[in-house]
Amino acid sequence: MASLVLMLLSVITFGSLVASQSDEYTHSIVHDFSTYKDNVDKLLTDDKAKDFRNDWQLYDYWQRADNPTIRVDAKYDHENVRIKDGALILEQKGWKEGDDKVSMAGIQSQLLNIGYGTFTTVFKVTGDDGGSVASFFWYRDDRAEIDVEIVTRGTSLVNDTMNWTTHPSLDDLGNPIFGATVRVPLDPKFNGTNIREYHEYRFDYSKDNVKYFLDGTLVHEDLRPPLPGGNLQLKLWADGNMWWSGKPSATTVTMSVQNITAHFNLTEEPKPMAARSWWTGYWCDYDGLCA
Ligand SMILES: *[C@@H]1O[C@H](CO)[C@@H](O)[C@H](O)[C@H]1NC(C)=O
Ligand SMILES: *[C@@H]1O[C@H](CO)[C@@H](O)[C@H](O)[C@H]1NC(C)=O
Ligand SMILES: *[C@@H]1O[C@H](CO)[C@@H](O)[C@H](O)[C@H]1NC(C)=O
Ligand SMILES: *[C@@H]1O[C@H](CO)[C@@H](O)[C@H](O)[C@H]1NC(C)=O
Ligand SMILES: CC(=O)N[C@H]1CO[C@H](CO)[C@@H](O)[C@@H]1O
Repeated sequence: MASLVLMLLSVITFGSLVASQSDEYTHSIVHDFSTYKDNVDKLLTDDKAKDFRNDWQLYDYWQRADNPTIRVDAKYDHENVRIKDGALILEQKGWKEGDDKVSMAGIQSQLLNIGYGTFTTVFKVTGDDGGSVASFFWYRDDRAEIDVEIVTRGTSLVNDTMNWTTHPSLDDLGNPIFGATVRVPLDPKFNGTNIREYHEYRFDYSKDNVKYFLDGTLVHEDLRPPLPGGNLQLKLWADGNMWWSGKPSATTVTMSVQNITAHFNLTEEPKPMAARSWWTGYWCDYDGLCA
């Protein structure tokens, strides 16, 4: 679904100097699920979901625990994704000790070379009793990511928070990079966001920065934009890891997505580069060639 979109961005700088910047993006992925009249249970095969499949693939793979003392086996299942009552539904099934896996859901853009742009989604998270991570993100590789992640209440060290993160978020020694993450508690005591209601999550990605917005309000800005050329994903997942989801929810968690609106340019790089050493100022590709 490609269209030429003219984005007019008003940039207000300090000193109330008002500048106007006009950006043009060549590609779009736009789905307003509230306009889907029909429920679609079989997104993979149903004709009514052709437009959807044109833009998205459904995850269906095992994510085996590399370290069973820390993590649980997990599986993305395409059957956990459907369209129902005007929303795209992603489900993480209820889990208990002894289960062979936690069953979860994810979609990924067909396009793998998404570059600068503006990326918006509106969703809510319901039904959790324990750990789950509802996420909307752009992914190039583990060191080049733009993440919006909600960790539900549970046993995770970062439970009940909203994380806005640009990767790399850790340096070579594993220490957090200052300013890579903004983490906000969801608890109403701390003026947290009610994830049971629909909210708009957005990030704007340019050659100069990444800006993150909650319901149109700037919540985080990172001046280290990753190298462009990645895909867009929405995922609802758990891994049992106390540093991440914590113990998976005992009940079925639902991420209901009302719409996804992305306008962006594509990159034409002949081959992906790793972001390995980018904070030193060098980009290196997978053959170790650095620019
Ligand atoms: C996107 O591509 C269009 C057409 O090539 C170009 O005019 C525009 O400057 C690009 N925008 C960004 C942010 O790179
Ligand atoms: C879960 O989050 C709360 C609120 O931030 C925190 O007090 C608690 O310690 C966290 N739980 C764990 C197991 O870290
Ligand atoms: C709570 O959040 C609202 C909206 O973001 C903000 O206007 C208000 O000042 C905040 N209140 C407190 C006590 O932080
Ligand atoms: C998402 O859907 C809601 C309700 O239909 C609408 O108000 C909102 O403008 C939409 N947002 C985007 C980014 O499309
Ligand atoms: C689930 C989770 O922990 N998400 C992010 C929270 O913030 C850290 C950085 O401090 C990120 O690395 C995680 O991806």
